[in-house]
Amino acid sequence: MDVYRVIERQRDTRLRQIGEKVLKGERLSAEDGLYLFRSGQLTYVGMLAEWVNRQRNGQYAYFVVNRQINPTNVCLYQCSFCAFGVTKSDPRAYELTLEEILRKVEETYLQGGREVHVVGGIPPHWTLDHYVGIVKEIKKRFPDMVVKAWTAVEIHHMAKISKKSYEEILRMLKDAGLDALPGGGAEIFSERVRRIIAPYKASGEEYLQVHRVAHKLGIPTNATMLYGHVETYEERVEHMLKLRELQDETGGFQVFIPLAYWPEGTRLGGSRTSSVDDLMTIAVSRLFLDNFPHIKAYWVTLGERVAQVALNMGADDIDGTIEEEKIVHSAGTTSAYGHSRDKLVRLIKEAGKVPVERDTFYRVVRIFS
Ligand code: V47
Ligand code: SF4
Repeated sequence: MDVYRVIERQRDTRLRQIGEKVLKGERLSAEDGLYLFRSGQLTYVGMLAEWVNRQRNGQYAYFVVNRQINPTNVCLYQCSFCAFGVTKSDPRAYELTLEEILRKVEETYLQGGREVHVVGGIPPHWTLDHYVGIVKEIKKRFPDMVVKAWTAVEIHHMAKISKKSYEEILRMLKDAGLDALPGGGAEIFSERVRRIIAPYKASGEEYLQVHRVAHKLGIPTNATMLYGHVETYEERVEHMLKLRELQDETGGFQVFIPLAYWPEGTRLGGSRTSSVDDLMTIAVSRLFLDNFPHIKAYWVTLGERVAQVALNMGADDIDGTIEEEKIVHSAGTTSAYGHSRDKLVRLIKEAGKVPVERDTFYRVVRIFS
């Protein structure tokens, strides 16, 4: 049955109207977004999202050969949902040396990887030079490696400790070789939620301002949303609305990445998200964020199988080979630590899509047709 007939036969008037809006390319309101979340009609919402995705990306689904490097897990901020960040005296605390970081970059480089995603805890003893130095050294040794490093939370922290503006910090990092910012640290922008889960780090407005300045300087960025803890559907929609407004203003976001919360070993506790919620969140984000080019089904938080289904419900990207994911594994995810290029190609093919190896900026490296 085609999408037009499914919409025509939808008995819920409001869902039918939303479907008609989608077909006409009209923007969904916050109320529409909320209605979709509450509708409980995953197959309908997923079908609409996949229709939008296919208009944009056809049969293609993207991945990148990359590596995540977390230089340290020592963190000042102690967010209650995070099992990765620990205090300096914790027996699990570690800090990689520059040589260790460069060895990891080299391993990835030799395998043909051209992106490193560098983020970590925020140690009390690091100065601005630590952050800038890591970027500079990676770029000096591997000039054609794309350095996607430091979340808005880390940039905000650098500004705070050095008494410099976001613009000054981002210019310094760009001069050192920074190519893009990852999307971490967004969590949920609502002040109510942040007071509970992340009271000490950059606020939602500060996160958005860092990305605004990055875009102004020509640094592309990604955006995330950590869902499935204490937030309401209204707060998810409000989060996406703020991202959509900033994207209207700057156009600098490349991809939206919903991150499913994993509770193990966290102070916040709670339970895992359901697969239905995961898929609904992917689908609603594809429909609502009409100005975001890509939606990522991050296999680390979704698990490989749900990520495959998500590629048929609005997502067009599954992130990368990663090699050694630590943050979500600290909180109990059961996915692999990393995947080979061949495995990602297979996962995407099994999902019925054509795998496309991309670079950080979504330029095509190779199509596996
Ligand atoms: O900001 C922390 C999240 C993020 C947990 O930009 C948790 O391409 C689930 O942002 N359960 C870091 N999630 C990861 C991230 C990311 C990952 C992949 C690609 C990109 C990109 C960005 O991980 C943190 C936080 O939101 N996180 N603890 C947890 N218990
Ligand atoms: Fe630190 Fe980031 Fe974990 Fe918060 S989420 S405790 S800032 S590592």
